[in-house]
Amino acid sequence: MDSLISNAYTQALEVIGSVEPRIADATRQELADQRASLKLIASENYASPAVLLTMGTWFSDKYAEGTVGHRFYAGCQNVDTVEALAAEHARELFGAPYAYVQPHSGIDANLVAFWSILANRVESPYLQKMQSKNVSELSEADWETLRHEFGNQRLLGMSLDAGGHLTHGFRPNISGKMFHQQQYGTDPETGLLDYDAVAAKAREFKPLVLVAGYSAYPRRVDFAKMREIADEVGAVLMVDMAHFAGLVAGKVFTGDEDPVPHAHITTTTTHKSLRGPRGGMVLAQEEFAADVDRGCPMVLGGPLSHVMAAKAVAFAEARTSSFQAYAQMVADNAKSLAEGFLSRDATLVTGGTDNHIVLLDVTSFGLTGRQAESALLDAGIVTNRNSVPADPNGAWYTSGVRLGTPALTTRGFGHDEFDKVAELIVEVLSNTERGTTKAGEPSKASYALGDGVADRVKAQSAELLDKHPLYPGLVLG
Ligand code: DSN
Repeated sequence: MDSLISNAYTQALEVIGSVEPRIADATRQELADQRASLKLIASENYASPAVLLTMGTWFSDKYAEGTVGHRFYAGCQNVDTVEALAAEHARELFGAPYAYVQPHSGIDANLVAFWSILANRVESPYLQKMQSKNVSELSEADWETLRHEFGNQRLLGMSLDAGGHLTHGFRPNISGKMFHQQQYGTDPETGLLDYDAVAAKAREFKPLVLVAGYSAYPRRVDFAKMREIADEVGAVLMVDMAHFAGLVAGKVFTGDEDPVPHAHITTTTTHKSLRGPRGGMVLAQEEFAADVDRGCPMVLGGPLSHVMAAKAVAFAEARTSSFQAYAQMVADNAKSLAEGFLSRDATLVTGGTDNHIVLLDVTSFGLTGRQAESALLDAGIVTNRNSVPADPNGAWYTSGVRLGTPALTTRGFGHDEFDKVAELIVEVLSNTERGTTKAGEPSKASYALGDGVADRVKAQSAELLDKHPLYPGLVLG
């Protein structure tokens, strides 16, 4: 198999290089760079060669707006096979009544979910007419009323600096403009979700949509409790599980921690801990299925059939016991990483983790998130800066660095390697000095890394990376 994969990529790069050699070169260089760095971005992973190869085919050339068996274009019989199989695998993997595998990204999946909730729950006689194809009966005044009804709904989601996502009602995002929004945060003392506070806010605000899920919260969520809150106030519970879908698929999050049976609608990406192709998906209870199905062309462009095919392959991989072992290791490794920091006196938001994320508060090193992110990159450690709750440095400079274990766990890193990663990160940050502005104030961006630190850390990282090579059998000729 290794030689087949090596030949496939070697030959593909030759073909690409014969047309635009710089793209072939950049593709080779990207592999070399990914192989040579510690990838700790919590939302990234390394998809399998089978998933990657599935994306490079002529399915890319086919338009297929609509749904399986109901397309706006002729000749979609093979796309139908692909989409039906991807959806079937997704339903089985997540125990979902309905799966829509067309969204191109997580934001697209969330837009489809918003659309379906509005279409399903806004009580308007005009809406009924619109859905029943009597669109021509609507006057301009009717449309104005409909716009008003659609545009005056309420959404309650987790704030960005507490760990929520832009699309959970963050004001600058369209979700914070199309809805009247309010945000819930975390307990200022513990950094943990306070369900009583969420419930109190929901009772007062009475949202149509309660959004749960996160991009930077290092803890599990009790989705049964979130559903109770939603039911009490008559809200739809929408869970965005983009970050932890792999832990759900791998049966690490079960019972009340599994969002799918509790949420009316669950959205996800497919490329983070789930380790599939870059894309999105919506899982829904039956009552929302028909409206979710209208995602394309209501809010989505034509489906990416080559990516849907790769989703089917990734879901087939995620059904295996080896994927379940991987998912458990992702969570175990996050604990090892957190313990590695705590034993070296670093500060973590919430004091630890029980998912795949560790959120390091870098103010104790006298740095902003931006300075820490840049210094770490100089030493070959790829992370992203991230807000911490009530962040004094705002969303651009931030006070934190978000770290995740999915990618390096795919490479085979375990407890000892993640302890070493914590040691290397602490070494870099302890040896980074905050710069000053021209006016002599502390800078939020400039920094100076101590002499020799980057080389020393890179050499130690190389030992870990060499022990756990990325795509070990893949040799480009
Ligand atoms: N970009 C994704 C993440 O890093 O969490 C969310 O959009």
